[in-house]
Amino acid sequence: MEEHAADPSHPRYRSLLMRHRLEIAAEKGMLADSALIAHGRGEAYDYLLDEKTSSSAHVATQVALGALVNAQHPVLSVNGNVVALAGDEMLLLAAKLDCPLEVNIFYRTPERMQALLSDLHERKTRLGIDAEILGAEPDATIPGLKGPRAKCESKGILQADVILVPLEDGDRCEALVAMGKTVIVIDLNPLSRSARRGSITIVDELTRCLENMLSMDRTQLPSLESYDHNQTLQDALNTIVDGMRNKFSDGKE
Ligand code: PTJ
Repeated sequence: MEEHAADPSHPRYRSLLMRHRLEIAAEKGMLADSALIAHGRGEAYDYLLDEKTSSSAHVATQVALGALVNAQHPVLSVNGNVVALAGDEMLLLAAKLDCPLEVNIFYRTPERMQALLSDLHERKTRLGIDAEILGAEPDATIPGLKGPRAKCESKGILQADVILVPLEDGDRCEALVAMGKTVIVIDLNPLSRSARRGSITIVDELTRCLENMLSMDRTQLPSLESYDHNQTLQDALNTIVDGMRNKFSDGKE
């Protein structure tokens, strides 16, 4: 079992567990070659955020959940890293929202698509939940994007009005926004193009954010109108800067 990969009492248990999940996914051929580099960049930002969900990220998560709950056609988009790290949580969220989950990857190959779709179907059976998994039969393209990464399903990403795209690449994020969709980004880097271009950005670690989302009270969610995008990104930068300053002034390690 993956949970045996490290001792739970180890101070870096969660980080080790996430790395182990990626190692397993890499062995199964699910990941892009650059997946571990992307993860390392995320880890560096998470370290600076003290590996905690900030109050601003918590509010952004609530706003995002509200947008998904109130959407006509919500869709959850997943790539290799997302399935590896949080395949179960994404499926549970899709079941809870009664919306499809679509595999949509940047470095698209038939082998990777197959590996990701089979992994998700295995997870779905194990969890015993009802969630529609799309991506196997792309019949549409995202306008403005070239190459295989533009492929999507008309009943999924193409028709979505609100779309959750964790760890999204900047081009695709911009293309989805240009289609008029409400694009929810989860990204630990508040300066990334996706974080800046998304409609709602949650600067938090993917698995922490999804655990929060899954446990939130859906009747008490703030409205999209109350969300201030630039302030949310600024809050994340302030959290990083203040955290570093306090660490030095407290003499903490
Ligand atoms: O599976 P594919 O082919 O779609 O490829 C997926 C990756 C992630 C490899 C691809 O989209 C990529 O290269 O992404 P980038 O451009 O490196 O961006 C990844 C972003 O996600 C960076 O800004 C990281 O800081 C952030 N990130 C990495 N891990 C996490 C994260 N954000 C939240 N939670 C994480 N666990």
